[in-house]
Amino acid sequence: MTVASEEYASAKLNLSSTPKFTNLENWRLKVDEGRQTWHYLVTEEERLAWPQTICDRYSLGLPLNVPKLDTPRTPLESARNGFEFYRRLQTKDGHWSGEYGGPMFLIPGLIITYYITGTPIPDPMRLELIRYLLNRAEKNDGGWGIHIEGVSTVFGTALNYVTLRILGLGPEHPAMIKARGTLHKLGGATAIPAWGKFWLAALGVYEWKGVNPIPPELWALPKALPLCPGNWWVHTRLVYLPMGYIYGRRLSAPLTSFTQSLRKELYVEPYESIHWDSQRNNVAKIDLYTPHSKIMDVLNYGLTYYEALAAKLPLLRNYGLKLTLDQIKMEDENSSFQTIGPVSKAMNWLVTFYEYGTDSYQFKQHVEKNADFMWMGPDGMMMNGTNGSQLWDAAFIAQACVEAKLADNLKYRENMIKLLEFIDITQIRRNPPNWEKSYRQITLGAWPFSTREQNYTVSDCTAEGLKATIALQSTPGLPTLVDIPRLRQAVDVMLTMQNSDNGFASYETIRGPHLLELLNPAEVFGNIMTEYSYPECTTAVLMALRSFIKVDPEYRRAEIDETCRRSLLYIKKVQHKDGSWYGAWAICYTYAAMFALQSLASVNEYYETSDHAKRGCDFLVQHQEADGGWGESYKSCELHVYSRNEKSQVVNTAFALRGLLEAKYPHKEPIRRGIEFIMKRQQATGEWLQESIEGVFNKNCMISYPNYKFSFTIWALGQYASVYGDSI
Ligand code: LAN
Repeated sequence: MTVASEEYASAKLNLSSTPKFTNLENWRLKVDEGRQTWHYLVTEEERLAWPQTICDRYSLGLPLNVPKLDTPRTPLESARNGFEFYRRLQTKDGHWSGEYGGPMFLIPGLIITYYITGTPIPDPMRLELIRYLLNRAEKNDGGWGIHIEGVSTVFGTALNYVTLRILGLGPEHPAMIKARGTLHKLGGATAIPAWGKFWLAALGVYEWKGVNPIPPELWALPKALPLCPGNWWVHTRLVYLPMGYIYGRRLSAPLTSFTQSLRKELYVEPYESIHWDSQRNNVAKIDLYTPHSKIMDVLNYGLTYYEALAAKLPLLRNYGLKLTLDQIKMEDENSSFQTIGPVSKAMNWLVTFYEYGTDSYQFKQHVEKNADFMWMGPDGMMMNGTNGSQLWDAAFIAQACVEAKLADNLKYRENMIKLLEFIDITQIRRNPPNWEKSYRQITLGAWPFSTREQNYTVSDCTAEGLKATIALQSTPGLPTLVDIPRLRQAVDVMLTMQNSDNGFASYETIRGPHLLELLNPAEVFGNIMTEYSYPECTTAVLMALRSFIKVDPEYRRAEIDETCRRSLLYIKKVQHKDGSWYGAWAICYTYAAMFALQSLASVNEYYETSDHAKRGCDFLVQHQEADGGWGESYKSCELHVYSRNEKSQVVNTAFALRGLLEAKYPHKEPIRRGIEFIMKRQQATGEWLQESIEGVFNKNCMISYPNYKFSFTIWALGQYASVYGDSI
């Protein structure tokens, strides 16, 4: 077993000036059944044998040399130009790749684990990570926020500071001096939120005494108790699972001169003088989104006594550790070491280091699959929020192409067949072997968010996958690859997922009471303890079931009708007084309205026939900007009030337009102006440029969906033409 060596960071450069970065011309993206990994080619020979694709160059922000197109005169011409550009970016396995960045707390977990496990970071990766983090530092204060558009926080600044130090920047590098200044102004790293405390303690630069208890014995609770982790939101339980293991054993990297130095750099007071017991609930104000409840504080207080006891009862602790280890093993195997997300990815990897060592199969698999999370962009290398958004983006562009009459265009036949093939191979064909024991939702027939290998059912990904399949397969000239029995399996999965509040949640049904939110320990996120129903997921399932009955009218028909009826009740129930719906997975009210209005339209509830639809449309129209577009800021998600962006955004505009068109909003002018706005923002090459960040999770962290600027614009243009004819 290698242990973090003295030299690792210190001899690794300790740069006081910025290093030379890589040559972007040398990077290549490899795709294989949805898996996407970046490779740096060193020799001329290799580069000649594996030339860059347009997709590679586009992702890297390199000049493309694509032709200028005739200025479109109609919406469908604009959609065609858009796709003419976009189709060049399709990968050879049929999907569209893209960066899935935004959160600024993912790279640190990964790099800290590289450090602790003594795993060498390939130089091109190391250099490009440095470049990315330097590019993402806040211009004025040199710190980092929780996401790329947020203000500097202790969480972002302390973790990314440590990361850059591990990657080789010395404490005297100007960027480090500046960031450290900001960190100290914010009070230093003592007040870092819980997940930051965890990573710093694992690295050996924070004391475990300063971390609130994460007892692995929680996993012994019977499922009948709400507090059993099996009832939490799947992402939260799968983060607290490996955390419990590491915490339960209080595993920290051995102290080196490097970590000793970090202990000096991160704090405003001498490390030895810090009173760690007082730090457990110390969180900087700027970081705090969900303060601990009183009950949480009492529970934590009680648990610290329990921890003292557990230290004396190795049998009990070992039992807890065994339970967590079993679960970690199942999660790793079920997801082929991709794991459900980037936070647990690094933590599970760390567990395999301590448990099995660096020569083990498990450890090596984790190292290999790390690559699936890394993305090279114009600003350097980042860690994606999942191992990609492959299926999700593919499903949207497929439906957009059908709507915009591109799918039946002979010119694009090849693109559409490849796209359908990708959707076909991405459907999950089995249940995880231990699905009940690992508290998993069934997966047979589901579509995941990213790849089949990742192997997680998501309600709306299954729904969009099914809708896209049916839409493509119903297009004249396109083959049928997914047969009826497989479509039925997707329906079977969705029918297991409706909640008692009639809505659909993300990965599973709601298993625990929402009161569990009182025990949200993470401080920086909202609504993470249980599943919740969402208008987006509910609509997606409803629409998928409705498109399914067109191809298979008899199958489980009574249940399908009942599920649809109840979904609609949910959509109406969660509409706010002002006519809006809150969107949880993209920004924000415009996104949710697009879905909710679609639900209503599916039962012929339109502007003129339904008060719900009318109020939904009025809300949207109220927020149209003078330039004809809509521009919603991520602040909507945090604050729960519609917040304007400085600039109108093509993506929000497309969301809003699609909602209005679904609802048959009777006044053409606002819609026409919105379409005109989208057309004006289109470049001569047919592309739309990247604007503000599009997505969100847990209310407080934003995440990029760069493909939306193609899929939703093309979709809105097509839909406009379907309703009003192809002229503007
Ligand atoms: C995602 C990405 C996709 C998203 C949609 C399909 C868009 C949504 O409709 C349902 C929820 C889902 C699947 C989703 C859940 C939370 C994710 C996985 C993410 C936003 C991507 C990253 C995020 C994950 C939780 C990030 C890691 C952070 C933690 C708090 C663990």
